[in-house]
Amino acid sequence: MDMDFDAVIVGAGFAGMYMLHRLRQGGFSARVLETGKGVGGTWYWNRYPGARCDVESVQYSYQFSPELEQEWEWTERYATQPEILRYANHVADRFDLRRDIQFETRVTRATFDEQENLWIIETGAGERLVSRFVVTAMGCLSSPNTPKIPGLSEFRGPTYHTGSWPHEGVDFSGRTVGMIGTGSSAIQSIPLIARQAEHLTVFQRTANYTVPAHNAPLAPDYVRQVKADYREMRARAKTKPAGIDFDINWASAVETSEAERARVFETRWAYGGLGFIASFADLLLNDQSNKTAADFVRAKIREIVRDPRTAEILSPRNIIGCKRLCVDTGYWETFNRPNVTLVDIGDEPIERITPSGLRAKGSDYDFDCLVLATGFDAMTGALLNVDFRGRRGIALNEAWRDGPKTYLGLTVAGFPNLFTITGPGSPSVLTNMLPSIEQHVEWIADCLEAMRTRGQTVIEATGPAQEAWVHEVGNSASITLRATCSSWYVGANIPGKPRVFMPYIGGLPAYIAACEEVVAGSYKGFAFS
Ligand code: N01
Repeated sequence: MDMDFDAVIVGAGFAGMYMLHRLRQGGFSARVLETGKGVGGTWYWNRYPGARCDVESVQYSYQFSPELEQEWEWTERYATQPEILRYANHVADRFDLRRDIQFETRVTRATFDEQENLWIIETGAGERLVSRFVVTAMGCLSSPNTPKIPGLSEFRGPTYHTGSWPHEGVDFSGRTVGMIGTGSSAIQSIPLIARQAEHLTVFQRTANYTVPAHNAPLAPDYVRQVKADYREMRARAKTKPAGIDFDINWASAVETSEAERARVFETRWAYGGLGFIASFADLLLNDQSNKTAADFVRAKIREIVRDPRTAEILSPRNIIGCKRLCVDTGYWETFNRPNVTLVDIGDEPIERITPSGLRAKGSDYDFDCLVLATGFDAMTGALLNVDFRGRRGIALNEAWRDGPKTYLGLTVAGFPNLFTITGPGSPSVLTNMLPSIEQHVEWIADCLEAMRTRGQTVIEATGPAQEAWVHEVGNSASITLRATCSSWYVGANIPGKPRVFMPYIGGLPAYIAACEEVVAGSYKGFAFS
């Protein structure tokens, strides 16, 4: 069998683009296969109104190229989806990546040939490529979840999913809109859709916590200062659990006086953003500490939302930070608008979608357009949409029947020469994705270079090493409150999905140390041939 490429990379988001760049630098041949018509991954598909990153733009960016860091100008504290997509396109052009990216190509199946030690990759168009390695760069939140609500196909108007929004945009002027979901995507888009639509009805199953973004244009002085300090800032970020350079207050919330606690929460609220969850070090470890932060946010909701009943429905009851914290611009305020209605469906599921709207709790709601802000089959969805076949033809679906199992979130026992960038079992979604992606890409590229030097062509995680890592991932999850609620982190949003806390919660520094230890131990836990 002739080999077409050293590596096939699946996906041309930030992970796939950098993987291609690094492999080329290492002298490997590679081809990226991408379903979309352009680069950008998440930022290519998620074009709903208000889509932005919840990590500050100067940190949610590549650091592998100091020149790129210096030349690119972010304009806002939190970059919009169009700006991040422009950045992705700039990177593709600057590093001449497009010539090795094949767009509009969906990988459907990949089979490891044990005789030849090669992967055979099949695409939706019937194409077949052969490579030594496969690297998945498909994103953690890239397989949209469309809930199986009866009658969905009978709705007469247009239905939009926030995770695959029309590229030409949607004009809701003069239209009535029904929105299902109140996660990050809904929280970002609700204020903008409400401003445009004639009426917006939001169907909320679980109330969510959000903190204000206080987004603003970036001051030129601040940008100059960041650019002068970039290396140090990136180094500081690598010492933080989330890989984001923000201050963690190491005090305990319950051991802090009420007055001081209120001062800390107010200061963080006024600053805005995800750093709110680092107000105290034990917010995700101690439920009494957590309650102090949750009470603070609930009081804010009561202050902002004028109708007490609406404020009550909007007030989350679960652990703050258990589901991913959201960052918003004017979310609670939007429920003061006369053209916005909130419907609590927490205690009874939607009965059905009707041709003119939906039926819930015995009432009919009519609207012209339906927006599904219903999230993703997170972390495993995109991987399992491809029929990966490892040794003895075993399907990844089968290997992961009881939940995903990986070694370092990077490799899977029984699937030689397959690497999974930000796979389940890596810190990924609990961190700033860009540095996590870069760390994975560099680890993989270094590994392939080491194999070439040693004349090896096959790498495979051993079963015991994988079991030990799975155990470590589960153990670290068991000490935090994050694993205690029905979130997409545990697969609870997808009926029938095994309940496993999928990301590694030990923090980026511990994870990097684990990866480095493996390398220092001559790739401990891997078998080579
Ligand atoms: O999805 P979600 P998302 N009937 O799963 C509801 C990242 N992200 O797209 O909570 C009724 O959070 C569901 O209800 P419940 C970020 O990591 C980042 O908003 O399951 N409701 C929930 O309210 C985020 O966490 C940014 O009870 C149903 C909502 O739909 C992740 O993506 C921006 C339902 C889904 O919320 C996912 O966010 C946006 C049903 N059958 C997203 N099924 C940034 O800023 C689901 N729901 C970087």
